[in-house]
Amino acid sequence: MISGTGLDETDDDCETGTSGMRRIWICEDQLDDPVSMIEAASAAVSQSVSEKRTPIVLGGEHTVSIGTATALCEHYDDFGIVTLDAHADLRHEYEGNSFSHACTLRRIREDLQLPVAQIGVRSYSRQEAADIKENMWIVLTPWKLREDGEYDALLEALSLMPENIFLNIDLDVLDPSEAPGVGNPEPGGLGWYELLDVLYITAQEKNLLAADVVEFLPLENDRVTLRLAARLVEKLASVL
Ligand SMILES: [Mn+2]
Repeated sequence: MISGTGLDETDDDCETGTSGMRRIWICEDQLDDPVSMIEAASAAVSQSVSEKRTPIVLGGEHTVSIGTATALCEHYDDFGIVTLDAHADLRHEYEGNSFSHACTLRRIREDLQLPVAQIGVRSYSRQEAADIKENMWIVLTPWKLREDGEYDALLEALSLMPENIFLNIDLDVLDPSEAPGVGNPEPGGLGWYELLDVLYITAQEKNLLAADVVEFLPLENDRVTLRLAARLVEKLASVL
């Protein structure tokens, strides 16, 4: 027997932009000059934090997340990054570029020395897998996340992280059937409700300093990914 309708949350519950408390920075890709892009994003986020705002950054290239992390380092002594991503992004360099999207988490771990929990990873090189095991880095694959139908592994991972968190969402953590408009789609990703579970659990367990949604690269006439990304930003704004 079905009790209740489940219609607990309406579209009106996620209003954004009305409080004046939040500012959304949209960072344009500068693929030919990633360092400038990182600096521009860092300056924008730093100003936003100085104004006591909670920034949400939209990309674009995953590299822009380094800018957000760099800015947060200026303002907070102790924080970590929870990143949702299909890819490990732990390469030292990719196609001759150490600031490629495939190197983002390597830069954040090594250059910024920040603790990281990586959720939804299902694409990684042999070397990346070896590095994860050797360093005992916190990495949850989608199948580990789903273990026993509970979120025990996620809660354990979060318990190992600092109280303050930057939530970094690469849209390719989702299954491509739900979010096809990403730069590097990988099968076997999270569903929308799984992503929301991770988002809400993280927001419940931790203090979110900032968030970003990156690697949005819509296909032609792709209203699906566009709509999903917009909804995701609404959900983020409702918990930040
Ligand atoms: Mn990715």
